[in-house]
Amino acid sequence: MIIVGERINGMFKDIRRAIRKKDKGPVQEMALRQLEAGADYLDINVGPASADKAGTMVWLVETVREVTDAPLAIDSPNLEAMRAGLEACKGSEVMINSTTGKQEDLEAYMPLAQEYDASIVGLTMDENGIPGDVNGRTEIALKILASAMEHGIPTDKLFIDPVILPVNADQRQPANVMKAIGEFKLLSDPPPHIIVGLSNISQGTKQRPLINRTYLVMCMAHGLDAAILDPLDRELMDAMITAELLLNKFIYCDSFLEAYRR
Ligand code: THG
Repeated sequence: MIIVGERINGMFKDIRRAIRKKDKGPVQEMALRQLEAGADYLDINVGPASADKAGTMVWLVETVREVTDAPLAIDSPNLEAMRAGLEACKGSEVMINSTTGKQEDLEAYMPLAQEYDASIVGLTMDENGIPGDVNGRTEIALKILASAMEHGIPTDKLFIDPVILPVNADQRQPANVMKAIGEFKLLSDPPPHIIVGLSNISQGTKQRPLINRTYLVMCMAHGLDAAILDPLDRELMDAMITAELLLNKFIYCDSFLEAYRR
């Protein structure tokens, strides 16, 4: 599994406060703790409140890069913030999070991926929103895949995201998303990566960690191979590692959790 650490996001109180005070410590500590816990990428998201999105993005990226050159995922729906974040990342591996399947977004973000040699996440949503059914999501996934190919983005740099909604909003969606993951795997050979923003599933519920880890394992069984999640949740990471074992991704030994972490 490719793990993208979700915690450097202005949606969280500690990071929001650090952004407001331009206090580097909490951001840098959160970067290092997530990497130590097993993150492959660090998601960087200025959050909803910030007025100067591009400036805040650059500050976050530069702050993180003072302590690590780990791959970053620039997470913003704002094109200027995306461009500024990518520019600040120059020299490191980087992921664009994200484009939608909307034609004008594809035409803006795919060339950026090519220009910065970046991986790119494509959300299966467009001007009509997120399709409620499996076929609608798969059609948009195919459009994103075709656009990536046209722009010379190799399949192993493309991450399709079926877009998870909270389970308490529409209870049919978790099963639809899993079926969509299975369909995305059939779109090309080799298939694109498939990623989700896991914590969306439990927003507003009372059993967040339990719902997160149960759903992660179910999605992995359908072919999920990347996730934006909180790597500091130890039970979540244990469930992820155990699912990899049960999917025959590595050989069993009695101390498989420790062995995987090493
Ligand atoms: N797909 C892609 N990128 C994404 C998402 C996605 N990026 C953002 C998001 N979804 C994934 N990251 C988060 C980060 C935090 C939360 C959910 C998803 C979250 N935050 C608490 C809340 O809203 O209750 C914040 C409160 C707190 O604890 O301080 O749940 O789907 N490609």
